[in-house]
Order: sequence, then structure tokens, then C-alpha cells
Amino acid sequence: MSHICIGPKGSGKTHLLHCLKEVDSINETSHSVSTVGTNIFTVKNPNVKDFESNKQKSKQMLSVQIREIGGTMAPIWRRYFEDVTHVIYVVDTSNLCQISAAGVLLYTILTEPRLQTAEMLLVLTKMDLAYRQMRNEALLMLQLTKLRKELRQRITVVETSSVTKSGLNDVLDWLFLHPKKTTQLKGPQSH
Ligand SMILES: Nc1nc2c(ncn2[C@@H]2O[C@H](COP(=O)(O)OP(=O)(O)OP(=O)(O)O)[C@@H](O)[C@H]2O)c(=O)[nH]1
Ligand SMILES: [Mg+2]
Repeated sequence: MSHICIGPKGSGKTHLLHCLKEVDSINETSHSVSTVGTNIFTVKNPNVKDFESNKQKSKQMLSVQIREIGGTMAPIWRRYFEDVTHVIYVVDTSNLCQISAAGVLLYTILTEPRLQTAEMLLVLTKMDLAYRQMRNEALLMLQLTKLRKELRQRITVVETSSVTKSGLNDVLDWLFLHPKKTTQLKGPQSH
């Protein structure tokens, strides 16, 4: 499968993918069970209005299948890297204790030979629980500026919340429009 979604356990992957599939499927009372193994989500292109009549004639991508790989599977994520062209890496912005470990895992992904030409989306999620400065600290702890200098892949950063639905359109744009059209954050900003 060409698209994978990875990140530490409990970082918010399943919630995010549910929202991308069906925006109202998640609210503040939703809880998901930790993914043991993988889940596959089909996300439809919201830019295609009449899905059925476009099936034949459209040159646009109508939908994309994304494989979520559970955080508990981190030691064997690499088994799923064959033919991957797009990686969504999800980090829980409200949990700074987890971020250093998330950074180490991110580094192993970015240095993986099979992912050298892949498009990378770094999703800072649970923004409804995080305050602005936490987002900056998260980027600092992930050493994003350094990674961008040292590594080849283009890394797009988006901020999301599966509860307030903020940022979901940025993820959809990254999936279905040219990645350059989504917000390219240059790194931590001071506020
Ligand atoms: N407030 C808030 N809570 C969230 C959000 N996303 C996820 N959660 C909470 O975090 C929990 C874990 O989210 P999941 O989406 O299951 O995490 P995961 O990354 O799929 O975890 P694994 O499958 O174990 O790797 C959920 O049960 C929610 O309670 C969010 O955007 N905001
Ligand atoms: Mg999950």
C-alpha cells in the first residue's frame, strides 16, 4: 500500500483517519481501542463532488487507501515500507513526555532507505488539548529544523484536532492536491 499512517501508541492515528473518512464520526466523547496490527481506511477526495459519475472520466484521484500501523507495532513498522510513497506521522502535541521517543521513531523513518523519496506529513494532533507554546516545543523536541537540513524528504507540517476538526482540510489537501499547496511551516515560531 502506498500510504501509511504511523506514530506512537495513543498519538491519535485512528481518530484522525476516522475523521478523514467521515468527519462527524468522532466527538469529544469518542474513545478508540489501541490498534493491534493494522487498519485500512479509505478516504474520499472531497474535491470530487459527484463521485459515481466521476468514476469513469475523472483524472483526479477519487480516494486513497491509508494503512494505519498501531504504535505497539513500532518494532516491526519497517515490514510495511515496501512501495510506500506517502507517510503520515502523527504526534500527540499535548503529551510532551512522549515527544522525544516520537522524535527517535521519526528519525528511523526518515533515514529508512525505502522512504527516501516518500512525501512526509507530520501531523501535530490533539491541538484542542495543547496550547500554542506546546506546538513550538514539540517541533523543537522533534528537531525538525535539523532534520530538514540533514534529510532529503520534504516534510509538511499540519496541526489538527479530531475533536474540533481543525486542520483536517490541510491533511486532505496534502493527500489530494499538490503537497506544496498545503501550509509549509518553517519551524518553531515565537509568540
Ligand atoms: N482531545 C483529543 N483527544 C484525542 C484526539 N485524537 C485522539 N484522542 C484521544 O486519544 C486516544 C487515542 O487515540 P487513537 O486515535 O486511538 O490513537 P492511535 O494513534 O490510533 O493509537 P494506537 O492505535 O495505539 O497506535 C483516543 O481514544 C482519544 O481519547 C484529539 O484530536 N483530541
Ligand atoms: Mg490506532
